[in-house]
Amino acid sequence: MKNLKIAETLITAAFCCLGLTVVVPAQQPEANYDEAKVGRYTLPDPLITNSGKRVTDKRDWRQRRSEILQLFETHVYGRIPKTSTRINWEVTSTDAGALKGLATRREMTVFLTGAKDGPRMNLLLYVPNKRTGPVPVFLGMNFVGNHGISSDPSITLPIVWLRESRDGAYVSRRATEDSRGSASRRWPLEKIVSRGYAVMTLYYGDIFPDHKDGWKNSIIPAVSPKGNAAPAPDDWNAIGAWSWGLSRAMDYIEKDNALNAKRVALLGHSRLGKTSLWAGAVDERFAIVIANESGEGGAALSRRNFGETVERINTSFPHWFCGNYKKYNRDVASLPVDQHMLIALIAPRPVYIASAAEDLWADPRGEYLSALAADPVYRLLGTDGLAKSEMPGLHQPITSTIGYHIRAGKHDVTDYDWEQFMNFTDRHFK
Ligand code: GTR
Repeated sequence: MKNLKIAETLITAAFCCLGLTVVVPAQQPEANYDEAKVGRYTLPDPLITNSGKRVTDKRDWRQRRSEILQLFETHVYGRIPKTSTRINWEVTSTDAGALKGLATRREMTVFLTGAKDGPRMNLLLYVPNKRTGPVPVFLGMNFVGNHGISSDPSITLPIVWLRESRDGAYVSRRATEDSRGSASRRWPLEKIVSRGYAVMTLYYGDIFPDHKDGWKNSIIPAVSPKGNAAPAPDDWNAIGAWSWGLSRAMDYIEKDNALNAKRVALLGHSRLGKTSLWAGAVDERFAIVIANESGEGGAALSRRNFGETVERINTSFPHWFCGNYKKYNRDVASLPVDQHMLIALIAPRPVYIASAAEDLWADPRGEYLSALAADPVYRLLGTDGLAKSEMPGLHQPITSTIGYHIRAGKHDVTDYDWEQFMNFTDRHFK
């Protein structure tokens, strides 16, 4: 009992025989931060098919890839319905002299099902003014609303999801002036645009409000063929919905002549890093995928008992993954996949995994080892995989087709991270 503590969260245990629902406190082991206590684990081999055959040939990979994709849909992220969406949009503002004249800034409302009375999302786009042809794009969601990435007062204050108190209900309301630029430190727009990239962002709450009942106000009821019906255990949830939203942003990029749709680097931090990996796995139009400190359910190996665990994440954030994922809370070893196979789904496209030394909750070593375990797939497909088979020290980025760095500091997106992302995309887009 020593290493058990009462988790703050409560688990509902249904005692069917009594017809009662009783709420009992869940006991969860404390997070492990000791390498010596990680224990042994065996990773599923991405190159062995469900029926036990070894994939030795590039051509057989496509088949194996679709098996792995289905395993992730069924057990981890849920199935994203195949919708025949045809987006429509309206430009709501343009500034040809944004970022001290470096860029043209545009805001758009995208009607996600084509209908003006259907679900919508807002895009904020910066296109470098100095350009000779269609430019590559960094696409990433943001946590606070598009006005959060810059203090530019002419960006529309959007409708965002907020709660009055820590335990209060989430309500949608107009963002306040004082939240302008609150995330601008994480979006060095001038630097990115100066290096020839467009930047596009959207607020993740437009797609799925990030809380356990967010489903009801998400795009899911409007987009899913099941409408308002309760989701099945293998149906999409927040991460699936956010990924779907990113694909709709990609639909827009394909229609904009100023942007190079073949050179889109999708990036995300933390839960949005998990999302960028899943979106990049599902939608092969994304040419490069970057996952910053994506941790559990992102790049980090689930079987490695270090930092956050499957049980923790499913308890704190029951709405991120599909219902079936909860079955593995106490039995991670029986999961038919681990997260290196998610990275492998992106192959042979370049993928970059970034960690921070103080972000132990995300298990930096587990993120690196996962990238390393995806290497055989990348090599089979004729790339240089992950060039280093030892975890690098701080600030020694690896820029092979699987890229990786660990920097000093905390869970965050820093200028150092962006510098490495741009070096990586420069290298692989050229
Ligand atoms: C944490 C969560 C992590 C990570 C992070 C974030 O609370 O446990 O898995 O996703 O949130 O997204 O900021």
